[in-house]
Amino acid sequence: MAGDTHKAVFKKLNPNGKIPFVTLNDGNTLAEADAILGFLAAGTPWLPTLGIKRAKTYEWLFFEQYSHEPFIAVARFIQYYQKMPAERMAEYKECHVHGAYALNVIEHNSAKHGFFGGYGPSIADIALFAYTHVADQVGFELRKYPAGLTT
Ligand SMILES: N[C@@H](CCC(=O)N[C@@H](CS)C(=O)NCC(=O)O)C(=O)O
Repeated sequence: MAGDTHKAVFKKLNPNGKIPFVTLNDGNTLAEADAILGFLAAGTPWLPTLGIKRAKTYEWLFFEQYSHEPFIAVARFIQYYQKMPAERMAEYKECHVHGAYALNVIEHNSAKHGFFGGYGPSIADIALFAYTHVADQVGFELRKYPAGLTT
């Protein structure tokens, strides 16, 4: 919130100026939450190794990044951290339209398959849990999505 991720010292490491970001013991660096999850889960059942199981995990990770996080996380940022600045109100409303759509997609999957991908718990479940379980702090009515709440 103090703008540290845009300081030169941080941008030298991650030119995108965003967190999460990690520096590994071997000196490699890694940004993007779902890439970090993939790295940490490699070799465990949380990232299936072969074929359709891995592809389904990616399907939901990409959904999280493109259709969920940009709306639910951003609505949360505007309300929870920025305290609703007037100049972001139109964007906030837009986030609610697209965020509710994403929650409906989740609900449909949860009712049908339980875990994302349908093969058991994976990093896709972790990625989607993160901002979904706090979405009701910023105006998304989670009680409208009962299957998603119970899985
Ligand atoms: N796609 C990235 C998004 C990262 C992101 O937007 N991080 C926010 C905080 S949650 C950030 O660092 N914002 C600082 C900025 O944009 O200036 C991910 O999922 O890791």
